[in-house]
Amino acid sequence: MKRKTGLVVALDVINEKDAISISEAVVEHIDAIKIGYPLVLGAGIGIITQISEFAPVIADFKVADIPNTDRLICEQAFKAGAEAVIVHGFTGKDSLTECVKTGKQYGRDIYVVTEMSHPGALDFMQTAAEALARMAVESGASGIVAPATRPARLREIRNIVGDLTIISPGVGAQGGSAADAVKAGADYVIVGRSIYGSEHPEVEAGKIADEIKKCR
Ligand code: NUP
Repeated sequence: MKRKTGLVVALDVINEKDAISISEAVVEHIDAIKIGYPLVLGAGIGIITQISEFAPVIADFKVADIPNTDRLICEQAFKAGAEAVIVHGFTGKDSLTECVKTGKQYGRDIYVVTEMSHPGALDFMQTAAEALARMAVESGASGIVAPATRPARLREIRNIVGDLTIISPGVGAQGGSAADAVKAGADYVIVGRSIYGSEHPEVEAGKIADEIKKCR
């Protein structure tokens, strides 16, 4: 994934038609398209291949299982054409290492979730976030996922991960701002509902891309 705008659209729609028309509309403003369970369960794994025609696909499967199952999941995503897979780190070093190894075999990226962007992340995840970030670095992952909803935490996590890539969700619908996330250290912001739920996704994506540009 090459940074041109610093914007990743989260395509949490549930059918092929919407996924393709929104991808077409926003393509000039984005660097990647993040696809997760809603779309893959709604449209089938082939949607990864189809959407890859527009931009690199990040498969947000939040992989969280034993190493063997993790490897099987990552392989399916990479075989379908995903450029990157998002995985959890809380399952431990062996599971994460297996994901990273699989990523390297395919020449693709693994991003590790640290502290999630929603309020519930404070219940369990926040206390483990620094350790998860350190483990992401040690395991050789390409990057991490950190919250745009908490720029101060994002900055702390940036200090731990050095120059690893940070992709940051929580902008718009969850209350975070793209500018604050970028200033706190995000390389890319991830935006879903504010873009795909808008009457004019291309206008919304363009606005966020401009906001990011002004911070750099
Ligand atoms: O911590 C995270 N928060 C989060 O929102 C990790 C994620 N992967 N996401 C995903 O980012 C979430 O599943 C959704 O696809 C996207 C944010 O969408 P929205 O809140 O902008 O609609």
